[in-house]
Amino acid sequence: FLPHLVASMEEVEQTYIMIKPDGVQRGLVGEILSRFEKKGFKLTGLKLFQCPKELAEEHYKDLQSKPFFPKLIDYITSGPVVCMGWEGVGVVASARKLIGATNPLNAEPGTIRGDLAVQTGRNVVHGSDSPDNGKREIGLWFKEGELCAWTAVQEPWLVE
Ligand code: IDP
Ligand code: MG
Repeated sequence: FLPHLVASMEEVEQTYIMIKPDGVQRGLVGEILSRFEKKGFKLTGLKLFQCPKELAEEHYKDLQSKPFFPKLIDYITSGPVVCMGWEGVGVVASARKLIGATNPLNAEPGTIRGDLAVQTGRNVVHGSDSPDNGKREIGLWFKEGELCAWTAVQEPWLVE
């Protein structure tokens, strides 16, 4: 899986972005996806998916001991999610900024959660918190052959 970017390969990151079941149910898929697309990142994977309980538990395994863990697993498996891989220089931290704070009431206006959500337990979108977790989560949610390496024609207009 080779990223085709002008920037050097080491700088190019992958992040896993997921529109949670509330985002799908509320008809926010296009709105959320378009924010990453318009920013200039490159889509490498995209699917609508009903997540099994075991995968949700593996994805959120660091939160296992939290009191809200069972409710979080119920939430994530309550309906289909949209799984996305996005690629670019600095994409991990930038996507977290576009998403906004975990509690939507603390998220800045202009961010996805700041504009579109009110509660932590229904915060519409997930984004990886580090480049290592980006790789880990893309590997968890996508099978080989579901990701595309491709050259975007707009690239010279985004990266000098
Ligand atoms: P993040 O999604 O902003 O990275 P994390 O702390 O990694 O936030 O938590 C993962 C997800 O778990 C949150 O997005 C939210 O859906 C849920 N969550 C976190 N804290 C709480 C809580 O206090 N109550 C209910 N759900 C929570
Ligand atoms: Mg997190």
